[in-house]
Amino acid sequence: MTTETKLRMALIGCGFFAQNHLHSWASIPEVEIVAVCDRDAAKAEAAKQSFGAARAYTDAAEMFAAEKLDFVDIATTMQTHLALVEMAAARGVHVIVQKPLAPSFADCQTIVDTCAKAGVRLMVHENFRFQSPILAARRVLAEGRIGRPHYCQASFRSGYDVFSGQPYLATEKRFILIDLGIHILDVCRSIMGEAETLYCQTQHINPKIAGEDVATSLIRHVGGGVSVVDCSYASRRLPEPFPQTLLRIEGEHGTIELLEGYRLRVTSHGEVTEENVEPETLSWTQKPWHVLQESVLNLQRHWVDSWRKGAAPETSGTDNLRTYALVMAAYQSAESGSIVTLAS
Ligand code: NAD
Ligand code: 89Y
Repeated sequence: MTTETKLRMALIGCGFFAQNHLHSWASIPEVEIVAVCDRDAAKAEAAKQSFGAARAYTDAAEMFAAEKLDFVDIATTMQTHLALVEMAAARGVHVIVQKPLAPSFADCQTIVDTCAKAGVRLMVHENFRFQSPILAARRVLAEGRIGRPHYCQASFRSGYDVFSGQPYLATEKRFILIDLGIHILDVCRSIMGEAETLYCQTQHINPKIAGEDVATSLIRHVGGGVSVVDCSYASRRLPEPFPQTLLRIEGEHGTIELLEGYRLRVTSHGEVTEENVEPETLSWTQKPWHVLQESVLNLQRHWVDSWRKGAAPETSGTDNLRTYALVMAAYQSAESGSIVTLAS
């Protein structure tokens, strides 16, 4: 890619969360929104009008046949990902897919294999590790200020009503681990590395939804580190902290704490510093979602940067299989009451 040639992108699925993808692509100069597609014609048309796409489609196959694309950004829910990835790969079109990649590990593996066989790039839209407060904590860790980490707590506890914006979350038999826990487990992996064993307990507190809404996992990592990853949508507390992920990372020389209110406190060799790492709101972001919205932009920029460098994105399909395996291990552990050993 030269600076003059823009990457030709189409977005499939113009629903609730895709608005953040569209705003982000619109602010990345290296990318042109060529087409949008949603099986709901009104949503596709609205996205076309708002973001200046040349054409809107209701049928992805028709769009792939008609358009010359460099990549597609798939922002539909997981049941449709495999079929859409297969269409893209068959035409040599590179792919970004929203999390969770698919409803089963086997389908996730098929998505990864299909892209590899076709020689197309694949990135999973796993944006939480790209939140600027989490990037700030990861930077402190990479600088060696606390030394090698031996403990991490990654915590997301909220009572925010996510069901009004995403009604499908209320009817799924599996809820918090596959929807939200997947992000927090991924953040934990990005800090502590791969897992060896995992034990999880889930709870179903809200009687109005079908799935588990609290999940507490204990992980032993390769190299001996230990993590607690706790997620809840049944936590009633004011001020409501949604959608903040809190971190406590302990190492041989100190501790990194990402505290409520976006305060990053670092204890390093007996010295304490604290800074505010809350992202500014952009013209299209609103509190309290701003930290998630901005992470979409950070992730999409990462896609363009890694493409330019010819490097694999951090959250490649292969990388994401490991995060997905943690989610499946957590369900398996919660159902069996046993510790699950992860494949190395
Ligand atoms: P949504 O239902 O609001 O939007 C999905 C859209 O896709 C709908 O408009 C639907 O008509 C369209 N669609 C479905 N199948 C299609 C197909 N085959 N062809 C064309 N259009 C199709 O859902 P949402 O809440 O926006 O969630 C979408 C995805 O984003 C989910 O996987 C969800 O987990 C994920 N999500 C991620 C984050 C994050 O922070 N990464 C946050 C929220 C949602
Ligand atoms: O779908 C979820 C996600 O990925 O981030 C937060 C969310 O929107 C609700 O749990």
